[in-house]
Amino acid sequence: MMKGNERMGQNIVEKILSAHLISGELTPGREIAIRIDQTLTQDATGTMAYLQFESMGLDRVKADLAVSYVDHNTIQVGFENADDHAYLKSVAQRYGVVFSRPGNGICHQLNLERFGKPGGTLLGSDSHTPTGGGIGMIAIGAGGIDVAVAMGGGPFYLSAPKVTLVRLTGRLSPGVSAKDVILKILSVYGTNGNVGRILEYGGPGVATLGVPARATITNMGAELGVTTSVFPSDEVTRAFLKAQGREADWTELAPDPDAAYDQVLEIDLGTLEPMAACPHSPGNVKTIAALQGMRVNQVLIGSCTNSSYRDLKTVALMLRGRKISPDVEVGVAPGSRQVVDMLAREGLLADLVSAGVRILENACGFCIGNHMSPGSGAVSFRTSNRNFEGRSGTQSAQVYLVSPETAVAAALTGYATDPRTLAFTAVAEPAAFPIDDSMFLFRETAGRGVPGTEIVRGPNIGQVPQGRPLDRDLDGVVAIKVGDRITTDHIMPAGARLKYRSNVPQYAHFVFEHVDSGFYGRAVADRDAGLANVIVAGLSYGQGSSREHAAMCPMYLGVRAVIAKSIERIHRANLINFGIVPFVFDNPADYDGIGTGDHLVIDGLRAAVEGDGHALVRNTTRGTAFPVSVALSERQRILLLNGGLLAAVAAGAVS
Ligand code: MIC
Ligand code: SF4
Repeated sequence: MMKGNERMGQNIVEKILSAHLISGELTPGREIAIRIDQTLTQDATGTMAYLQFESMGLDRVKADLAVSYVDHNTIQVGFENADDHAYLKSVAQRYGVVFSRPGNGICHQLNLERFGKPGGTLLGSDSHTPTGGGIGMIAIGAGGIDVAVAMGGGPFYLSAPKVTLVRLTGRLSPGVSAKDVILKILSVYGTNGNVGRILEYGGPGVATLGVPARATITNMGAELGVTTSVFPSDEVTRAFLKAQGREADWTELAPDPDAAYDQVLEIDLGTLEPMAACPHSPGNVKTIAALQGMRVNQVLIGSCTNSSYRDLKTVALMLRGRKISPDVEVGVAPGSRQVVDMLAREGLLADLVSAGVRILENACGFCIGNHMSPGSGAVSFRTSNRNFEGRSGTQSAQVYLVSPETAVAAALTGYATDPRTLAFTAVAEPAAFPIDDSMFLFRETAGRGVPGTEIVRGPNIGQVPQGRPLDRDLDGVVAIKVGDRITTDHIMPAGARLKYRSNVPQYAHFVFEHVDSGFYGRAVADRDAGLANVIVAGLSYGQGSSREHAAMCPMYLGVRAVIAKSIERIHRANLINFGIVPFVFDNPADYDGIGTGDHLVIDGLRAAVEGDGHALVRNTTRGTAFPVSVALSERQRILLLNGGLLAAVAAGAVS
């Protein structure tokens, strides 16, 4: 990394970050602030992001480009989703945001196709925003409020990362694809312990991968827990942008020859084989060979990981003239309207339909458990990126994450099958994609907005809960004790509950719903008795989604602190943004000596946050005490003391 005045060659990460640096220095672990060129929101996190943006009192967006996508809640059971869409559309027009209508496609696929620019920065209120790394952006997922600040032209704060070079050599064999590359990396690094790191891809193997394949790989960097992942911008990138009618957006991006890295991982693409992430973690990776012969009940192809033209054409050609197994239900959800259009014009949709595939909407759909939940105990092979327990909508389902090729092999045979046993036609990236941006509204007023636009607020549009200044002492109760790798899907379920995203009091009923159905009642009772609620957790608390509701709703229920063995990046930032202190155990073994319902006291909680972050927790139920700490930047300290970001802005403590 770049240190002091020492002149060293820069890697790609350093090049982009230093070109966007507003404050701080690129020393790993130090807080830096960067300028954000583009922002994206999606509907499930977007309503709160725009409500927060509105509360900041700005008259228009100031980022180069802000896009509001509607892709998550498109099922529209009841009035709630449609209310959200109407609010999002009107608020976009008012403040100068481009609005991507429902039906246009999944935010990450669309941003890659139509807006991503090599060398730029993108901040999105969705954890898979790093998909943009496939086109050479530093693209980062964050909570909605951080995106609202960036939309308003404010900086984004993060820890300067360590950079790992993933050096690719060789070429993938037929039947092995980009998903297998990232599954391989997940098998090496796992889903925890990678916070504060960015993966930079390099080596001669890069040139063998198209932009959508690169985007599949950077997309699932989110599952590693890294800050983001980035590919160089080369002739392949230029060809993709040219095919999208955007060659002018291309710039070359390569590391300097003497660039340094904190760590190097070598991967020979030629040695990779088809793999699957097994229940219930993207890090639980096995080869398909090891699963060969296992019965498969459902196959779903799509999501922001694997829904490009190349992926779905490959699927259609594999299915051409064949029928899916009578024992498997198969669905395909394309990533964008452009992809659907191309499949339709080339007759590939007909191949899918005649094989027996159910054609699903080009949206997040099944990936977020919105529909297509598997039967009880069913085995589902999916090309998406998360297989957390219950996320599919069926608690007992066994979800495996696989490549499109492996998914088709299972669809045809009804069993886990190595796709290399099937015939393949290599699919090239097209020389020209059909361009039709008519489902992107308000491009002509982007960045300016239309003052006077009436903002539509149906009954589903609630308010952002307000934080309150940090208490002098903590007088609290362990409202729940959970284990390792608790995801934001555990904390704040999506699926059928997703429609309450704009209504925090209503959504709060479902916090930890599937982990402990008594949580809500206990938390409300403690809160109403004037006690603070505390969440005690194991390793890697808050993995997964960027949903700030996993902090906002607990805050609403009176949660004031989390004490965990470790906390993941986005969720930790969200906790601070909502005034919840993210403590970690100094001695992880102290976790064992705490139980749900224990009474915990920290004398001088405020003083600890003002000071060095060290505190002693007294467990008065058990008569024990244990040390905890929270490492904070000056800015984070101010946020916590004031009760979160909005409260700090309102108090004039931060701008
Ligand atoms: C997800 O894949 O979990 C989501 C739904 O896209 C989330 C965002 C959300 O919860 O709205 C994410 O990845 O950040
Ligand atoms: Fe949508 Fe799934 Fe991608 Fe999240 S992971 S953005 S739910 S497709």
